[in-house]
Amino acid sequence: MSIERDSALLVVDMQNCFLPGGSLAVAEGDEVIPVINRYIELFQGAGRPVFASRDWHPEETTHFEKWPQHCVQNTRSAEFHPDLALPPDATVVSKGMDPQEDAYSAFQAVDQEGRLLGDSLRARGIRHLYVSGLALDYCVRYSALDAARNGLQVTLLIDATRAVNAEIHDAETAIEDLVRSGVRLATIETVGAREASAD
Ligand code: VGL
Ligand code: ZN
Repeated sequence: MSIERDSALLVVDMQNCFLPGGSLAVAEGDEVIPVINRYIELFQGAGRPVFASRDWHPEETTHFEKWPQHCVQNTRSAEFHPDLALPPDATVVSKGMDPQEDAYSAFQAVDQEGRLLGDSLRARGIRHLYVSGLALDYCVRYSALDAARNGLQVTLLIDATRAVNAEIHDAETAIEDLVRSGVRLATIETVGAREASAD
């Protein structure tokens, strides 16, 4: 069995603001960069598309009443981490532009043409979404849940995500919630081994 022909990789919010040194840094968030790069290689090698979401806030938004200012449009903080090896043909989708909305889910994000992620995935015939990135207890959680609600088969790449953990059990709660919603868990060993043994 290999990475399915109808699958895609979603890389959630791997931006400077969420990485060590950023204004809303996820502890050890940088540890997932090389892991995500391996997933990107696997998916690209299998000819499967890569989607990358980004938090893309205006300077003023009600979202900053809950969080320190982060990922403001066209700032360094909002750029993808320079070590993230996104392929040139990755589809970038942006969310959080509405000054009154949090928009944690990548399914609220749109590409350059204004097309919602869910519509892009449908147009590409994607039925299985592999989810990676930051933060497990917010954007990754809501994105994976929305993917399942959209009728996609969803796999959370647990070695390619980290949590903010505002409360100590937030990562666990997120994983439990996702598993209850039918989301599967996988690591580079399981996904990569399946790919290596594919005929
Ligand atoms: C996120 C907090 C605030 C996320 C976005 O992408 O997980 N978290 N804005
Ligand atoms: Zn945000």
